[in-house]
Amino acid sequence: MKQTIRTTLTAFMLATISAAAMGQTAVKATFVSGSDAKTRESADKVADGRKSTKWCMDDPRQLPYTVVLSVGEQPIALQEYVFTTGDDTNMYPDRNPCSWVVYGSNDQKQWKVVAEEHSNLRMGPLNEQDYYFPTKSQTPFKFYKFVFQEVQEGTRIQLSEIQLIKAGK
Ligand SMILES: [Ca+2]
Repeated sequence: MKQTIRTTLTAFMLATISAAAMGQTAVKATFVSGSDAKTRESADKVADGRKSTKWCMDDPRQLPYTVVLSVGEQPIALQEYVFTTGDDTNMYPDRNPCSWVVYGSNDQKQWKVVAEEHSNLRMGPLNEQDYYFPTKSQTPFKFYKFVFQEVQEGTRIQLSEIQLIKAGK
């Protein structure tokens, strides 16, 4: 238990430092499309602004799982993105994604790679926890697509939120 508290505190401090970093703004992103299993825990739950709702699915036929978000008419360069874990990740850390690619587009036809992670096990067994992933991208896009190739174990994925963060105001 002590270890859990320490891990939680460290993760919280890291998240706070990152969120408070100078000159960043969370962008209002809206859900466009995504993989789901037609349940209450559908893909649009990653962009409803609530950590209490989550996207959760297990359908290997649909792998890799995708989520497309829009930032509106004004394209933005994605400085960071944030994955928030589900409400029972302490019991099911295997559902955390570990390999994914982030693409940007202005027309949803041509997609450019913005960031990618492979076998990244940074997301831990913590509920409704934010994990920040910086990118090196400087190109503005209107749409961002997340393609999840692999979760930590098995084929069930869950995330309660995906947030997009841009440089500047
Ligand atoms: Ca949510």
